[in-house]
Amino acid sequence: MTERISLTRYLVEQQRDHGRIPPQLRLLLEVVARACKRIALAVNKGELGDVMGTASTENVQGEVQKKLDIIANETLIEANEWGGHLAAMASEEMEGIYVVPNRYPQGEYLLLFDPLDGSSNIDVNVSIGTIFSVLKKPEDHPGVQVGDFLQPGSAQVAAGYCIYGPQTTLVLTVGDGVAMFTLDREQGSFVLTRENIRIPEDTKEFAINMSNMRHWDAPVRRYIDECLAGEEGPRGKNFNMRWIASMVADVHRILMRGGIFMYPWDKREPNKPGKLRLMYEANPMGWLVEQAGGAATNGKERILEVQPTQLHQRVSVILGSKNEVERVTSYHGGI
Ligand code: AHM
Ligand code: MG
Repeated sequence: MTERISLTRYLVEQQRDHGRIPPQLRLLLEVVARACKRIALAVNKGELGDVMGTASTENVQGEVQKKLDIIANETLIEANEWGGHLAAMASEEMEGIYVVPNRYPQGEYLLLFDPLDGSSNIDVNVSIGTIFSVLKKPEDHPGVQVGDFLQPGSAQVAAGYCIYGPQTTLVLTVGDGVAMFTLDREQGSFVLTRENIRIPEDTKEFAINMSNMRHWDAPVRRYIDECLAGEEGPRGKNFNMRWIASMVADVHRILMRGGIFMYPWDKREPNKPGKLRLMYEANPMGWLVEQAGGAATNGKERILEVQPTQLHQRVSVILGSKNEVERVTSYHGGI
């Protein structure tokens, strides 16, 4: 029988044998994984628990919150606030930052998350997930403030997501490639199921919400038109399309078999740079994709190099198989 390596053992070995992660970061990742297991349980209950449907509240983006959005947010906060590894947290579901209460010790890390991404899929039993990003708190001042979070994605020290699908799967990077852990429901532990995940450089599969086509900018239109032209077109090959409307599920497919994912700026909201959020959606996903040999840009520059100015900042996202991302980026005149 092949040896089973749990997430706990993987993290201990990353710390002890490879010196890649300090003890506080190891603890943080363990705690995030534990919170994801709890969220998975709530998601799995579905209509059998009081978890479905909308709450009567809106989040900072003016979106109606689903009950599970709130449950997932609270689960992540409660799991993480007392361990002494964090200074503060930020979430898609909270307007300001959540500073660790002073009854608990203050740690040196900052955790950002989208507690339940793909909210429109919650009530229809389609894959959703938790996305997270970890930063180090700047050491030049005591206390913690919003500005401490405004670091580019290249400063992340860990990032990942947990997808609640047919399997519950945690995908993680600490800057040394991408590893995947599948939840063994009988044992209640995440087990290493893939290491050194690589995204093929070429692909014949794209993911974009085609219903927004009339709002797109010329470079995106050109790229998709060329894909749709198939074998007779300039690309000389047929393309397939997938759109799950859960970024976690679309990115997971790309990590498993390649593809390109786009949620570009469009004319519906000309003053917003895109729909997806930079700090807790695009940055962690962008880093995972880069760590797997893919690329992630906003059409002009690497997503990881965008300097954030706001916690809930949005960004145009093009990520996945390297050669395709480079092609779309070049159509935008970027990099
Ligand atoms: P959410 O964080 O409110 O769930 O929104 C983000 C999601 C992404 O997971 C997904 O890629 C996108 O929104 C889908 O948007 P659309 O419904 O416009 O296709
Ligand atoms: Mg989201």
